[in-house]
Amino acid sequence: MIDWLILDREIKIWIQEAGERIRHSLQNKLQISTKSNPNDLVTNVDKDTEQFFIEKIRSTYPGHRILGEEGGGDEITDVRGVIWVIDPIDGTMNFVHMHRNFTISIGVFGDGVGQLGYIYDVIHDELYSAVKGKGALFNDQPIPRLEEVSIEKAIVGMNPIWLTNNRRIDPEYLRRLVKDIRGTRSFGSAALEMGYVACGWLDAYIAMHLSPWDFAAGWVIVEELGGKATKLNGEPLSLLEKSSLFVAKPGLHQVILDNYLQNYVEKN
Ligand code: 2AM
Ligand code: CA
Ligand code: CA
Ligand code: CA
Repeated sequence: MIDWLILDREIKIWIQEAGERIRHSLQNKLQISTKSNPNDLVTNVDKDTEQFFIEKIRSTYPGHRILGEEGGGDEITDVRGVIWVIDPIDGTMNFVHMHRNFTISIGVFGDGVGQLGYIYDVIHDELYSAVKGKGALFNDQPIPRLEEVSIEKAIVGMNPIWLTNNRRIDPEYLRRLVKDIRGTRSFGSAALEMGYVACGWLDAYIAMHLSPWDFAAGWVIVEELGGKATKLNGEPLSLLEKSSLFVAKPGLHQVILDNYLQNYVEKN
């Protein structure tokens, strides 16, 4: 039996140390490269931070496996045992351009079940965390369970690019939604936006193509608070595949699925 509360204490110490290193790194010139396209950025700090966590985990929990964005972890093709899902910097474009509004995102899963979630807003020193069954915290304060909200009062996080013609979704789905809600916001870090949903500051968040490390932590935290995190067609998320993401307060999640997304078909 794993005592998740012991891991929780340890991870929080590691996250503080990693955050301190990242803040310090902003005093030096970043080494920036691109990955899948010219807007898909990575820096030396993304890679160093992932390596920092991998070394901590390997030496403390040698039996655990690691799924990390920058590829320093393991090849994961099944969800058995303990898996750490790590995005060392979520919102790298914000990190590079704004020097703020990026997070460290870590989810820990046991046999496919989300047990621990951490989203650390490095510059604001704000940690969203959860231990399954024990509630969620914003820094040291318990986060209240999520309450229902009507569509007319909802603020939804999304990237406006999905309202233009694209190959993932007919923009008409989201245009209808955007007309009916109170407002939209776009913060450029999927994990941070899931933290905002957890705290009730956003009512929902929609993204069209994310990887497990983008949503793993937020998935655990939001579900611990009674919210829902699924694909945009309502199907369950998976640690083994990229997908769309639809996170929302209870109630609102079903209302949006039923009234705006009925015929949406997920594309790979
Ligand atoms: P990242 O910064 O870790 O890459 C930006 O809108 C959000 O989408 C961020 O959370 C970003 O995570 C994520 N994202 C996922 N895939 C991406 C890609 N190929 N290019 C840029 N951002 C991506
Ligand atoms: Ca990235
Ligand atoms: Ca990410
Ligand atoms: Ca990243």
